[in-house]
Amino acid sequence: MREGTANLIRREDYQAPAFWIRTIDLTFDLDPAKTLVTAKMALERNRDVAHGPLRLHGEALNVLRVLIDGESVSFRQDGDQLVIDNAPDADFALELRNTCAPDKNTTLNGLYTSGGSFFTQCEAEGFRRITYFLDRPDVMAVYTVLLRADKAKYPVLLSNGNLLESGDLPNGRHFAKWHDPFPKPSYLFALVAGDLVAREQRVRTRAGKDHLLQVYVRRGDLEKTEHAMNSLIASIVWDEARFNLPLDLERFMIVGVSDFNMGAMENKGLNIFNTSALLASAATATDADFGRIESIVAHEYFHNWTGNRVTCRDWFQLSLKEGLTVFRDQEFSMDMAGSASARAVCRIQDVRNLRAAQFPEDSGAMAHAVRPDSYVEINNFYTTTIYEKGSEVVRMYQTLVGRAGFEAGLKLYFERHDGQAVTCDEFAAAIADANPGSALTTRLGAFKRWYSQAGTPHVQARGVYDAAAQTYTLTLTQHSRATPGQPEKLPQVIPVAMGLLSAEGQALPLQLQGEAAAVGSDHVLVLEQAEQSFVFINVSTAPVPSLLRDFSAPVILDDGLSDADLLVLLQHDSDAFNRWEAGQRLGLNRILAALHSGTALQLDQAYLDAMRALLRHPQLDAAFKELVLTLPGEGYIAEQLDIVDPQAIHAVVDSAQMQLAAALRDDWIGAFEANQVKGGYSPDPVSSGKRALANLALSMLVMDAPRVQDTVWPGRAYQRFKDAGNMTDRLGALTALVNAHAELADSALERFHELFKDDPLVVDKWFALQGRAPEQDGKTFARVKQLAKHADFTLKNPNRARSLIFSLCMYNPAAFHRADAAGYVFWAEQVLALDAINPQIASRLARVMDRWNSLAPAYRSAALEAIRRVAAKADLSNDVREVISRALA
Ligand code: 0A1
Ligand code: ZN
Repeated sequence: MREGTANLIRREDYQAPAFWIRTIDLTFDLDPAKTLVTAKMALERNRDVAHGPLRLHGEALNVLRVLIDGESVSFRQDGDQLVIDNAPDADFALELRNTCAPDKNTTLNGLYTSGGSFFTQCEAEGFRRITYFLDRPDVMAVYTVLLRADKAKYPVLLSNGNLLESGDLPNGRHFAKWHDPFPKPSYLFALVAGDLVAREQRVRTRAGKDHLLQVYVRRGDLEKTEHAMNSLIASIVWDEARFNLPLDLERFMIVGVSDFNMGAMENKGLNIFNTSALLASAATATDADFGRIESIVAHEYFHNWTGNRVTCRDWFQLSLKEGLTVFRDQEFSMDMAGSASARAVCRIQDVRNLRAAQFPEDSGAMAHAVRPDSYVEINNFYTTTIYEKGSEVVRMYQTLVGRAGFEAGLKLYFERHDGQAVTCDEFAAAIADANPGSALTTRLGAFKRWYSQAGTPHVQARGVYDAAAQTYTLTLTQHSRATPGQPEKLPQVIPVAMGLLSAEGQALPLQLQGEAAAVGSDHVLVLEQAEQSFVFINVSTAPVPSLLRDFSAPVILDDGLSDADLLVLLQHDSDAFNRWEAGQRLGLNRILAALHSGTALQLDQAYLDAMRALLRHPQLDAAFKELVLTLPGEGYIAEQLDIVDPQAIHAVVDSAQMQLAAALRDDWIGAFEANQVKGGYSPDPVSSGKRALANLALSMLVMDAPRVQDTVWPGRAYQRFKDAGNMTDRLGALTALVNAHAELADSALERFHELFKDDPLVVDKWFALQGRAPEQDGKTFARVKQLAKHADFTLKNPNRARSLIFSLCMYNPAAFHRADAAGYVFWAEQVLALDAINPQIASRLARVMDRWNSLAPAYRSAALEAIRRVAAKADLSNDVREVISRALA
């Protein structure tokens, strides 16, 4: 679909389909150049909809024949639709035959080849690139799939459901026939054919049923699948224990593929994974990779209920399955982490990601609601708002009705809607109906503004203590800024979890005016008006408020706390999230003050002492220390400013880091030594926390080395890089050298490439590290341009494109936003080059310019010029066109 056919699709225009497709029998004669697809379907008119033609979606297909009840029928093409004007009123059989060209399909949507095997990707609208169909999620059919292919080249033939039969055919070909008993929307269809091997495991669930679990990968990758298999088993156990949701399939398969647009896909019984979200070994994957794999395996598995058993009526409801499933995978990761402190670390990481990615989205050109009102290209709406903000919305349901109430609500949701395609309203109603009289149910209408209003609410909190009356009055106000298409906003329902501390850090009992007794020291206030005051009584001393504990709502909080207050929270808050937050705020305040005044940053003794005390703290976990001692990211800092100068931000953060490195030098040495992990590799929270802190310490020490003319620590980093027993330590040491521009960095980089040149996922790390290296005199940028010509580089593989190009443009603001605009010129070239190959990936890269409007004037006009250059291309994809038009709107 190219310009001219670009249509705005509106939520309010939803209409039920004119026909239902109840069953589909598909036959594939697989051939990379030309695959023949035969589809036999049972259709039924939807009697609730006015009489009309049958319109089937199809893209990049070559139609050979169309039969109705065995008779050839006339049809016409209308854009990307095949139209049959005189379809029968009675139920009928439709038979279609078409071809497609998997080898030429570089979009990675529909049927394509990767590394000599066949794969499919059908969400959101890829099935229409396989055959003509009512390719929309509310049309659910039972699939039977016959695959035929060359046996030597494609010994493994997989599709959804259960294997009915398989066997040999003439001419060295073979077949396999699969049947999925669950009716499903076309976006959950999948097939895989190739030379793959599987790790297998049989499990018996609590319900006493036996299941076969399989993880398929290319030969040679099998030993890297153990972690994924363990994660799958843990996910199955967890979903049964926490939500009573069992595995409903005899066979559950996961397949890895190197060319994939996203992380993974929840096709019924046949999940397809980007190898980056699947393969791990101590030698090749970092602790972060292990964690990401665990959460993505869980995410896709959890979709089997939240997404597959109950699916979305239309794509505007995407967050119905994605927000809920992210919430479930976040809860799972927290439960897996175990200790309260490890749980808090998970929560902090999730919030950090939300702030780094979703908050900017919510204040930029592509800001949209969790349930958007319109789109041009649905692929542009697989966003952090739909996923991560959607998950925060689900979390607020849980906060308002409690854990047990939420579980009851989910139970009711499945009782009501199993096997259906529904909307976010049905979800909201189920949670509310299961919790009559709850804080959610009594204000459900207002709560649902979280689905319709884009933008991050700003909450201001101010407290007044009356010593004579022993009262503390907390006044909360909320305000949301205008976002594109939404000039006015109404107040939202914001759960504010909170506590009060004495100046000595003691938790104070909370008793709201009008209440008979104290409610403990932890309470959830519900802010629902533009301004509300809450009066606490019997408050014996001037309190320090700890607000928005555990980040109880996705808002921007201004609590007006002084340094002294923040220090109390950093040292004593019982809520680990707010402890971390206080540390971040102390750093952020100093960085912002320097940026606002335009003066050099000078970190004061009070701040440095607080950070030192934290680093030395005998009880706190290493993982938590690492999070507190890592300064806020440059993107998050930019979010706090009306006019963004990426170079200025980088300079201040760099200086803050140097000062932290210098002032705490001895403590960094201590932290490095104290956090060495002995024994074999395990990615558990304690060991990975220690490695994270040791790596941060090493980075600080290498960074600080030139100041004291030290050659020992760069030498130790190099040694560690060479001898490391796992990728976390090896990459940590390499990163320390590269980020400090140490002399040994280049030889380490060369050595790293030599060691891992045959492992694509590690080569991606090698590119990414260089793309993200802090800028110094334009060297990083020059290197990226050079690396774009490297023999190992290609835009065709999304992981590789992301590793180099996205690393620079998205994650390295100071290298990207250059005074000479060369970064923007490079960006425009790459967007255009990618768009010709894979519009979905191109449009992700295009989004780098979402926030061009808040750049300082020197960058702003150059950025605009580059955006206009992209816009001027006549045959842009709908994907990129939509993003660019919104940026220019
Ligand atoms: N539903 C998947 C994400 C996904 C979406 C689109 C894709 O291709 C266009 C692939 C995967 C998930 O949430 O994991
Ligand atoms: Zn998902």
